[in-house]
Amino acid sequence: QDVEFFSNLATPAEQIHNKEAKGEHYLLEVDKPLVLPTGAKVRFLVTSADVIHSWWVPAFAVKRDAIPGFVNEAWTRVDKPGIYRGQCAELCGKDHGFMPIVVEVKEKADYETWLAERKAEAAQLKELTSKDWTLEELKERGDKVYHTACVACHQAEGQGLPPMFPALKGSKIATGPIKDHLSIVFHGKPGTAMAAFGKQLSEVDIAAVVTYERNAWGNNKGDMVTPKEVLELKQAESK
Ligand code: HEC
Ligand SMILES: [Cu+2]
Repeated sequence: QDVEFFSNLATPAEQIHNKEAKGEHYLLEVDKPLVLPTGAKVRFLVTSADVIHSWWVPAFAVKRDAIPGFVNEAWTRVDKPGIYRGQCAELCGKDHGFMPIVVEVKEKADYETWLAERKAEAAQLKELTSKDWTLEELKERGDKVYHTACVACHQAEGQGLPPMFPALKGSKIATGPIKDHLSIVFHGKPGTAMAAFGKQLSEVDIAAVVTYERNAWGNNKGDMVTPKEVLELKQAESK
């Protein structure tokens, strides 16, 4: 259907660290569930970008290993609308217990509505990518992205949690050449907790968060990265 999105664990860190009571779907909830229509035969193609995981949703009778460099297949047909939960079923690393799967199965008409909304959203995002942004606008959006995607490791004041997570306040990379700063956010740092956000965040959000980091907590660089530049990087890399 030409729709793409990234699904993240949605359980708040406060519950994981026992600072809040655990919710009903503790570690089995995500921000963006996979959405399927009822009554249709659905084919899954499963692979991995790092280590071996396994895509397991018991109610669908599907459990397929996700293996780097391989594409595995599975299929299902769900007749009852509802929310179905699963999780990674292959011991994959220290975060194995933190990768749930949520599938929302909708009646055909509701599914079509959802699909139309996603397409409208993608068109809107495309417009935002090509629009001319000001530094202030990027900073404002970047503030939100930072507090969603980066704050857990780099902390609210950009002070990090050394030596595990480096400070971004005054960091050589976050105050150095834009190219290197953008590159680590886009590609991540293999072998560390710093993920490649190039595939997880939109061009707009990457531009915004990099601009924010260069201009927050006294990193007053006064420069910015535009969504267009991030798009160019993405296009150059996919060639
Ligand atoms: C799960 C923890 C984690 C999250 C979340 C995270 N990072 Fe990082 N980040 C790291 C680690 C670890 C490093 C150090 C990598 C290394 O060893 O060079 C790092 C390094 C960096 C650096 C280079 C800093 C320096 O001076 O070395 C930048 C810039 C950065 N991250 C930006 C971001 C942005 C932007 C986000 C959110 C979109 C983010 N990070 C989310 C863990 C994280
Ligand atoms: Cu896994």
